[in-house]
Amino acid sequence: MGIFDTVSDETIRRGECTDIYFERTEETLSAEGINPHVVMEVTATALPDTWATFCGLSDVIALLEGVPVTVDAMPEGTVFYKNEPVLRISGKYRDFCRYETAILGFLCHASGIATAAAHVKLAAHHRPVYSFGSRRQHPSIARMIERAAWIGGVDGVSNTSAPKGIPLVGTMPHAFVMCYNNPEEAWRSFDRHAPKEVPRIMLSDTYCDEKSESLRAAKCGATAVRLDTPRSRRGNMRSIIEEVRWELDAHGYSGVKIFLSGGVTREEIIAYRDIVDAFGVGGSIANAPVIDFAMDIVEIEGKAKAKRGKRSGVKQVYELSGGKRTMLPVADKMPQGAIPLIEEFIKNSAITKRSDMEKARANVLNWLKSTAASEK
Ligand code: PCP
Repeated sequence: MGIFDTVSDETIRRGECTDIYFERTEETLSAEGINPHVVMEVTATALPDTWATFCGLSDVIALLEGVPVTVDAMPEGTVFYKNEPVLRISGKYRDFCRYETAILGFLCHASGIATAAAHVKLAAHHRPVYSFGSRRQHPSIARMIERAAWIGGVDGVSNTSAPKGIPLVGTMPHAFVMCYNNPEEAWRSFDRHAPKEVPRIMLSDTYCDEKSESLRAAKCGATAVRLDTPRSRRGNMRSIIEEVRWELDAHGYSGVKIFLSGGVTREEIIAYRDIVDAFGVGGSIANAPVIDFAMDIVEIEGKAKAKRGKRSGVKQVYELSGGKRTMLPVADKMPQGAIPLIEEFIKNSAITKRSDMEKARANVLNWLKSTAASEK
């Protein structure tokens, strides 16, 4: 046990972060000498929106390497719909049943965040969106949050524990501005000390209204002003932003951009995307509802079998021309020109393919591009 209320990697890998009913299942089946070969599929029968983004597979692969199972899945970053299997595990039930808790936890949480990030990014049109929400969740999962947000399409993240390669973006907290006698001193000090490549985005709402502080920040060399006014004090945010834009333009600072953060929702992004240049989004991504995945047996000892409410038999999901999809029994003939979306990642306990974070993100961005084009 560590000093925080977290579970170690080793404990999760040993299958000791599980629900007690799996331990009882294992003990009872073992005492009876029962251990059928099963195929289990992970599906969501409902989604927060019409489509979702699959994420969290890399952790499932890390968990199941060395466990005597075969794992097939959609690659991370694949867009999926309700009832489509995103992952399939084949093996002797007792060999992996205790891992269900962690497998679903990895997938439900990361897919929820990647899905929210993708929807937020779509809503922002071409405006950059940055993930600022690691502070909204337990710090032990900050890396997962930033990875999932990046796969979901955000343009940068703020937490320093994010996987290498993801651009780190951050401006300054109100506390920093308050450490000086006035905002000008703070902004000038930031300008003197921040690395050259860091954009001069000055927080412009610490003491005064957004219009006057933004103008003062522009005079101090801001390349952008950040408005982070809490919802409780906002008033009509659209008018405030329009006013800031007007005054900046009127005083010769039309190149100074407007960056909005602080409780920003998808609806607000849609409402302000024509007048805001970039968004910092915390809770609307990091606190995303989880994807309600379930893991169910669909085949036992080679025979299709499922509980009520679930579809029996092993399936494949195909992408057809024109972006259409179809789900068929895996033994059925592949439709002409179709692309199978479920691929092998582990065969008999050995990894055959690893998850690629950048490919996953590229896949989401391609999807967003085609979706945005079809919405026009
Ligand atoms: C933080 C920061 C970001 C916020 C969080 C993003 O706000 O300014 O804009 O998270 P959200 O979308 O969930 O609000 P504060 O903690 O209010 O920042 P500060 O300490 O600078 O006042």
